[in-house]
Amino acid sequence: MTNAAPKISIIMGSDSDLPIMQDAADVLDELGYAYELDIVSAHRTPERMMAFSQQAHTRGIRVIIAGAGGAAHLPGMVASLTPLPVIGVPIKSRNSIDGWDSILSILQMPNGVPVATVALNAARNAGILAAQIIAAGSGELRSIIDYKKRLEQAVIEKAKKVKR
Ligand code: RP5
Repeated sequence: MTNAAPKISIIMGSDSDLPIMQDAADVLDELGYAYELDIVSAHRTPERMMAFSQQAHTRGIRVIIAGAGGAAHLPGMVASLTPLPVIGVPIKSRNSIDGWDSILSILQMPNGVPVATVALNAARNAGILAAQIIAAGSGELRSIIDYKKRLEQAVIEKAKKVKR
């Protein structure tokens, strides 16, 4: 993690979400973006969730990544309370039926309160998207461009091995 003040906040409903949400932290480390990481539960710590949501932008946070599973209300409720963009990560958790419950709870937001929802358990993509939002705002796109080059190169290397 870099020493710069974090502009990205990663939150999740439970410590049981951390094995998935760690992917967001890992890709931000790779890309060189600072982040903070915390547990904020919509259902078990509603007042903490309200305080977090109302204050995040005053602390210099510019994008929030919120992961939750089952009755996954955290991303949507945070989005209802903050002016910042919220990226939602649906997690297949112990109280999920099959993961669709988490997806739909985060995806099907009412008009006026968007949550940018990534695929099930796709915290890595949430981290990349958060970095892209920060990069687009600052115009400093080099680390994203380099990342895409590395992605491309990795496929070319695999193709060399597989092609016959
Ligand atoms: C959700 O309930 C959390 O985001 C987590 O995915 C799920 C289960 O939480 P625990 O019972 O493991 O704390 O609110």
